[in-house]
Amino acid sequence: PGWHSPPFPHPPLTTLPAASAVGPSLLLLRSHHRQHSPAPAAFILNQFCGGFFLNQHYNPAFISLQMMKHAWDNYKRYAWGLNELKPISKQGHSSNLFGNIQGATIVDALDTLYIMEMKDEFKEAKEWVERNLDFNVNAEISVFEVNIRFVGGLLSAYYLSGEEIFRKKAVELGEKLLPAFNTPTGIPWALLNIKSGIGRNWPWASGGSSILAEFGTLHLEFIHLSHLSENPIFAEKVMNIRKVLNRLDKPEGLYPNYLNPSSGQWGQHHVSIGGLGDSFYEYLLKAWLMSDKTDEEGKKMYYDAVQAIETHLIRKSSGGLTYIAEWKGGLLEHKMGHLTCFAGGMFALGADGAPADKTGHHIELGAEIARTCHESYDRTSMKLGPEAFRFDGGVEAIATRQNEKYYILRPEVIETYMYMWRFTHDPKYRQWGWEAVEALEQYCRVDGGYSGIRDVYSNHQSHDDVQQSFFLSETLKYLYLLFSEDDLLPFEHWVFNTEAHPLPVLRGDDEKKEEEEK
Ligand code: DMJ
Repeated sequence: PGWHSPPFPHPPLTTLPAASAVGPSLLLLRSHHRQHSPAPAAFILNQFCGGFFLNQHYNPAFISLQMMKHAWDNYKRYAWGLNELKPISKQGHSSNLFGNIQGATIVDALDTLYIMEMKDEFKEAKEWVERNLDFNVNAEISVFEVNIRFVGGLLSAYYLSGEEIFRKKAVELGEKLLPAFNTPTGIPWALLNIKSGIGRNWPWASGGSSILAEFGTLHLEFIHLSHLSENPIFAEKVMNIRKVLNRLDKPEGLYPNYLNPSSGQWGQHHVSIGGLGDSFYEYLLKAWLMSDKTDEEGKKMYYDAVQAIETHLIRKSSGGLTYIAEWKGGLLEHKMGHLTCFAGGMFALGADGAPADKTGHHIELGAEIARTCHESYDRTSMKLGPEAFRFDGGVEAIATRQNEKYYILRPEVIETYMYMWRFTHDPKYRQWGWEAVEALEQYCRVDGGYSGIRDVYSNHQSHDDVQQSFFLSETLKYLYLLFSEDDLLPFEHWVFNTEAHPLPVLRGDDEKKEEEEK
């Protein structure tokens, strides 16, 4: 991995003028090899939306000026400095995932504000971070959530803006997370008190196990922490996780969701590409991409895992919809979570690195998952997808249990549309994204921000009264990118962490020199 290459700022693409006047990565935000995407198919929203009359083709400005601004302004008005907003009761919402670390929405939204060129808002967010973001608190936090939202958000804000405060805070927080790795195997605890350094696991997790999607989703951020601090400790911690995993036998080549950090043995043999498993697979692929394709171990682990997933988990319904089931000790549960829908984008992103005869197949798999997830939206009254949908008992892509019918402003389906659009330019992905915009405006937008919905099949909306911080970091960012040109955050320079925070590809010294000479 590239943590040993020199820390930022490194020269940006030098053929561009005034490089010194901007932050370290600003010039990479837009690639200078502009690839103009074909004009989208005519699709006109002739509707008066929250004070914004829009009769243009898929305008990214609608996402920034109308949606992001509404989400941000209301957070600022009613919940400034707290973690999240309750948009109906117009007050702060605190989730125990962050203990009493504050400001999750601010840190999660920093890069989105920057990318959308919301300069005043970015400035006020930065000032809040400078004055108020404090990690010297007595708090038990989720290592995974704090890493993907806070460390990831700060790293991206640093790489985009070049402001030293973000680098400093990211490294400071990374250091606070290190005691989580003090277990017999080095597989980290799920929960950590960042004052005492005492860790533990979720009481419900299979006999004291750590969770695959949690300890497997630290890699990208920790490699960057080593890169920026010139301290190899962070990279060593996550490379050791790989070592432990590679020593273990995998049932049918699959990775169970639970691993005991003391014994180093798997817990329950439950496999999922949705909740509890999802971003582990995502980070194997992205670790390879972020290393400028030098991390061969990550690459092999990813493609081997996808092979096992295809053989044992991917199925086609009688109506022709491809889905990814869950695996419980060898038996399939024919259920797919909203979270699993991110995999369409992942398969497309990984297509290029697959063996030559498999590239088209991986793109096709991505397209099929995108179609299935779109169906899960289209088969509801509100045109927003449920938390989980099933392929059994005579239904396809429909939630059958009341407690799986909610939508909490999640991004995964839109994320997959964005990747599929970039790789295929099939206009249906922008159409589907715009359907989601219309549904969000109609059902989730309220006076005080955006709220989740309790039942997407109902004809009257019941709001859950939470504006999740990932709505600003992910859902709105992916929509904005879907309707923007491909040269905004080009994939050859950036990978997105699982909370949609862009991190630059780490080039080796030779590659950097070559790029400078160009
Ligand atoms: C986000 O925090 C991340 O995308 C994570 O990987 C999964 N859950 C939420 C969004 O649904």
